[in-house]
Amino acid sequence: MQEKIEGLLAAAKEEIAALSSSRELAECKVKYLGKTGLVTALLKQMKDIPPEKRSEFGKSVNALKEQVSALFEEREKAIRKEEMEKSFEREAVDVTLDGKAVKFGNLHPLNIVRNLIIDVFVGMGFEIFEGPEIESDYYCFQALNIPKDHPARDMQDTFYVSDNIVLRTHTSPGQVRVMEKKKPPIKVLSPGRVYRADDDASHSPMFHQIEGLVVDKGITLCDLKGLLDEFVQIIFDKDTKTRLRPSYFPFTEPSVEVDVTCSECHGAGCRLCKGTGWIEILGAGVVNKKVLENCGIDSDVYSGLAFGLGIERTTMIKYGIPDIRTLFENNVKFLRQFGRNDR
Ligand code: FA5
Repeated sequence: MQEKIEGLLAAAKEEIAALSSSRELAECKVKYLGKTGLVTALLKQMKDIPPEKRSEFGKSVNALKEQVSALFEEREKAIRKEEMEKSFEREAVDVTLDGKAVKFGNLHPLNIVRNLIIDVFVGMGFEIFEGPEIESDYYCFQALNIPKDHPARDMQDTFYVSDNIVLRTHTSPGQVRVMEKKKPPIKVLSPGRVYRADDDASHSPMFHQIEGLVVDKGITLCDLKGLLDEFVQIIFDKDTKTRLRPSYFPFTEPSVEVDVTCSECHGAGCRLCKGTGWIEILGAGVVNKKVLENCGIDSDVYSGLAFGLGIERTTMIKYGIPDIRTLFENNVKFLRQFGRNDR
């Protein structure tokens, strides 16, 4: 039996010395010291040993177990050290190498322009209000003085969800929602997505508007003109001029459409402005007394101005983009032009 123990120790010594990885070591440890390992198997033979030799046998096997465990421990330390050195070599960083430039994303041009517009108006004291995109017929049309079957409904090709629910065609329902909750003085800006069955180079079925509403005593069309002049000079440039053209919206009286001088040709006429020198950016007017009354505001005491600005149109003018669809194609080369140049 002593021979067997010595043979096992010699075999373990040889095998452990040849181990070269933590995985091999773990497997070998199980082979010798595991529950069904070679050393453990020896201990299990105790019952076959004559009683007078059991104590000596037990001591020898325990000594063997300790020696084998010590061999494993020693080899484990050496292997761990070797493996760590190898990993340091493998993962070494050459700090003198040039770094790889990280590509940053940037805001979409529509978000850049929306944020800019919001900043300008918030600077003038406007608060932000956001209304729902799925709107009732009442808020989208009726409260704005557009009853059912009114011909003005044809001005905006509407997506109907059901008879009385629509995808809002403009941000003007926000006017009603604000005036129902808040009493004058009111100075609110309402940005959001709107939807119309429209699709060509300057019209998109989903686009963004920003509604502006001011209600107070003595508000006139002159306030609107002053407000918009200041706004376009900040958004475009100092020389940009506005032009008010008579128009019709059932919810404003009088109503105007507002053009700005073309940013490409500065009024001379070019492809972007279709040779006119002017580009329309928004609809506006003095809030119709009927709308004020619908919202419970005394129209003999208060008056208001409102405007609805197209964010896509403003972005196209600001950056000279001839086709609205470019804004929704998400071509990364196009979008990168709006990031910072040093990235
Ligand atoms: C309106 O939507 C009115 N609610 C604006 C208004 C508000 C008038 C408050 C009076 C008082 P209009 O349909 O003209 O008006 O649209 C306003 C702006 O949205 C347009 O000047 C244009 O810039 C933009 N726009 C309209 N249709 C589209 C479209 N399909 N795609 C992209 N932009 C559009």
